[in-house]
Amino acid sequence: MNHADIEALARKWIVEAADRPANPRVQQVVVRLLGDLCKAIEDLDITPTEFWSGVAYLSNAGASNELGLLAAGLGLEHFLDLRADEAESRAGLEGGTPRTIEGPLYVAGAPQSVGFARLDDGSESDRAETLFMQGTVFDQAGRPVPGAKVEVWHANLMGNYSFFDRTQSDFNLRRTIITDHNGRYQFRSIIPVGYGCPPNGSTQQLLNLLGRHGQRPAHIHFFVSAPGHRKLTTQINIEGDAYLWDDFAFATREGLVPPVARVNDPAQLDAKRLDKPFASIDFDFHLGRETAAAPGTEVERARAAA
Ligand code: MBD
Ligand code: FE
Repeated sequence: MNHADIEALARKWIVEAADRPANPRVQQVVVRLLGDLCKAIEDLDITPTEFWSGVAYLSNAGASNELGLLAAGLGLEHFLDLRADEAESRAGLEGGTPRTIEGPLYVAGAPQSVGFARLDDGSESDRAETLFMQGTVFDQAGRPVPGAKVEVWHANLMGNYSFFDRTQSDFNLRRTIITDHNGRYQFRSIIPVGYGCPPNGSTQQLLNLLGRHGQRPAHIHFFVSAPGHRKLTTQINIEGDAYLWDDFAFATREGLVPPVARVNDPAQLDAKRLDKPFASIDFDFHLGRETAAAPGTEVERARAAA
């Protein structure tokens, strides 16, 4: 079959078959994706066995809630970032802290505090390196933004996230910090370890067939938002990680790898009541001003809420 025949079939099955009011956007997208899929089946001579193996694959990936992980691993979530960047450049919005993917592991409802929070529950303190991270949220004009919301979440020493990992305490390594009157935030936590896809899961199963690993470098996630400003979804990476520029989700970007200082000055350790050296990261967030000229940055997606 040629492509024109296939497109006619997809229109027949979707558009012409409709005998009651339809959602035109859904029709448009389904006609396109269905036609593209049929063209791939034709052009690649995909066998029925291959086709049903694909159906079973997606069923299993959905049943184990791995489709979000798969979207990250295939580069699709990063592709949405590249498109959002392009839309902002077209709208004349430049500069600001780079965005990068949210990933599938955010949980709404984390405890909120002003200025400072401790993220970790102390359960890994004996083995972990303590981290202090701090900075200012700035607006487009370089003015501090008091009252901005900094949502932060990251993995533990096993590379696992609370809620999804039921062995961790509720909201471990997840907090919402409201910037103080100077636009500043600070948190105490632990240096996380990179995430690896479940080794026996659907995502890793496909990655294996593609000859790819499923590892992420150690990273910390953020949503930074304030009224009148574009919501920033981003992450910072921990420098020195073997996977820093080899992330299976393609999320590492220039500008998101801050230096990590090691503090071992006794006076500073005393001030924080710590008996071993700690890591310190200074990182400011620069938000763009809200504009109708670019698509909104508040993305709706299915998210866990604890
Ligand atoms: C993660 O921690 C993550 O950030 C992404 C994007 C995918 C899987 C696990
Ligand atoms: Fe993550």
